[in-house]
Amino acid sequence: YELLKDLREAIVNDGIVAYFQPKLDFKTNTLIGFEALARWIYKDGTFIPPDQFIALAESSGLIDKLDQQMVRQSCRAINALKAIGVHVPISVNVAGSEIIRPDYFDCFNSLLAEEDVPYDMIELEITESQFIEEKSYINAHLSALKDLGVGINIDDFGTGYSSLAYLSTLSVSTIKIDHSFVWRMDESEKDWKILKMIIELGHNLGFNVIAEGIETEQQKNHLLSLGCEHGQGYLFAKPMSLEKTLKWAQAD
Ligand code: G
Ligand code: G
Ligand code: NA
Ligand code: MN
Repeated sequence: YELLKDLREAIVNDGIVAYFQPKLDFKTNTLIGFEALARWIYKDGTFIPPDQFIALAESSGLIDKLDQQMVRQSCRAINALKAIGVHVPISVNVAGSEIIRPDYFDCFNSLLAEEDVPYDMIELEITESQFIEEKSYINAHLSALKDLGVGINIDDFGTGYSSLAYLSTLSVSTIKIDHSFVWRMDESEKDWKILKMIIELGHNLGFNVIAEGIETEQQKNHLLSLGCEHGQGYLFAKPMSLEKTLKWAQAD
């Protein structure tokens, strides 16, 4: 209960900060975007990771406010990057429960207008499992956003049970392959084969395919050999504060 009270206060007082992790074309070593990830800076100065408060925010009805703030902070980051000559989109995680709210579209629209950010500079990430749960509603709302040019990423792909064939009926532009495949592919031939199939079919169906959690050169090279050239992970950079992100982008 104490934590919930603190969380509510943090959300109201901008205590939840967006960190940004670069996404790269690691074949050409060029920056292609960032993912925004929420970080709670607790009152004692320590960091609370999202797995310890996102679920609480969802169950207590605070998630929409939190995610709106992530969109707003991401818009500001987009414009700060633009000011130093870096023009790349930022993707924001959204809860499925939020996308299906009737006013989500209008809220999102006015936020982008207020912050003066075009639709094609912001992307949404939604996990595969949430897609499956509320399929038709989520898809209707996402397709309206996609029509405006908002990129839609399906997150943690491969951990749920949706097929790629079924995905092609949904309003998705990018598949993010879950890190568990990347981590296991060097030990498990089965995972290697699944990964190969996801990458090939994903590309054939016209999706952008991004791998998550790349930590080693070997993983990077294996992904390249499978035709996957886009990804993010500690090998390239950890999620960073806006200040660090700007320095990183400038040096890059
Ligand atoms: O950064 P980290 O590993 O701790 O993130 C873990 C997970 O928490 C992410 O994969 C994502 O699904 C979720 N998450 C992180 N930031 C946000 C956010 O701003 N909104 C929502 N809804 N989920 C987030
Ligand atoms: O959206 P998603 O649940 O996939 O969030 C990605 C999470 O994974 C974030 O919490 C982020 O901090 C974390 N992450 C990003 N890159 C790496 C990596 O290379 N290794 C590990 N262990 N975690 C990572
Ligand atoms: Na994500
Ligand atoms: Mn993910």
